[in-house]
Amino acid sequence: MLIKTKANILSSQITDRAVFESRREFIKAATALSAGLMLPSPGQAATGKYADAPVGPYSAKLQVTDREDVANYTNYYEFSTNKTDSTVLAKALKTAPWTVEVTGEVEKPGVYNLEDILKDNPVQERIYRFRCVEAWSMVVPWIGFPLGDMLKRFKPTSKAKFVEFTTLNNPEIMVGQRSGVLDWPYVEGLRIDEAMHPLTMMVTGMYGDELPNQNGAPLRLIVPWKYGFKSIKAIVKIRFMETMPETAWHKSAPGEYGFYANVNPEVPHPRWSQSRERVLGGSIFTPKRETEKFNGYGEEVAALYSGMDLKQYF
Ligand SMILES: Nc1nc2c(c(=O)[nH]1)N[C@H]1C(S)=C(S)[C@@H](COP(=O)(O)O)O[C@H]1N2
Ligand SMILES: [Mo]
Repeated sequence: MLIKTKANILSSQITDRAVFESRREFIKAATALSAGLMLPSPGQAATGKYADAPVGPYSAKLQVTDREDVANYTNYYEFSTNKTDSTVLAKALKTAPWTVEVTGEVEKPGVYNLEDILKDNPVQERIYRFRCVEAWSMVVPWIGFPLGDMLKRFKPTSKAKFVEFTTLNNPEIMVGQRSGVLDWPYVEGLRIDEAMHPLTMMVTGMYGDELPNQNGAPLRLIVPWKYGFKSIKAIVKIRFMETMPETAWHKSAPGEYGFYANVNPEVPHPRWSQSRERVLGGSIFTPKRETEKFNGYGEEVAALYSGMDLKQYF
């Protein structure tokens, strides 16, 4: 964990949607001023590439985690299993130009330039809860667009029942891939209805700016009702499939990481409870948070799993 200054702790405690918004406005104003005065810009979110992204649907008024915590406590095993090392190691990744290969059960397969994908999919900001399977959580203002909007343009066939996502494989740059912690490349997947659900996002930024490399630039998935490992980073391939894809974590430990991975306080991980979570940015005195079923998104997504035993399909 990061050692925090008092000011830092304060801002992470009080920042909610309204404060975050007014801070963006304030920083914008301050930036305009300092530009005129030739002072250094405050260099915060509101000066970023996506400072003016509109607020999208499903964005919730939640206490936002401090950006520095989100950017410096990452899980990115392609670089390191250490949560702070990827901040530096991932700088070596070149994120432009970037292409995404679209294959499988789809009418318009091909290799698409990310630039073109972004032209077709205007971004918005959504503040979402994020819950890692390791029992910590955060609240992040992501910048992106609904995954479903993007997928529909490729015209999936009626056989497309699942979607598989693959991360870049490049052990020269992704130095963590030189060790066998997972069977590379990292692969994740969703059922097609999960992928098309309006909550599911393709993300290109956070906190009004571009996604830092360590958070999965230039393109990552965010599925807010599932454990964080489903939210795959640095996507280079999307495959529409008739059968359920094998995923990297499931392959490595099938009894511990299921395909569905819906956040569920009632289903413990075999080695720890999932009933509570440590909120990132707090101190050792901060009480743990009660984990919510579907990470608090049950009203939106529970129907996707009606009739399924979530202890079996974990
Ligand atoms: N390619 C890839 N994607 C990944 C991971 C990874 O190691 N490699 N870690 C996953 C896990 S376990 C989590 S909790 C989230 C973390 O996202 P963050 O580092 O941006 O917080 O990314 C997920 N996506
Ligand atoms: Mo995670």
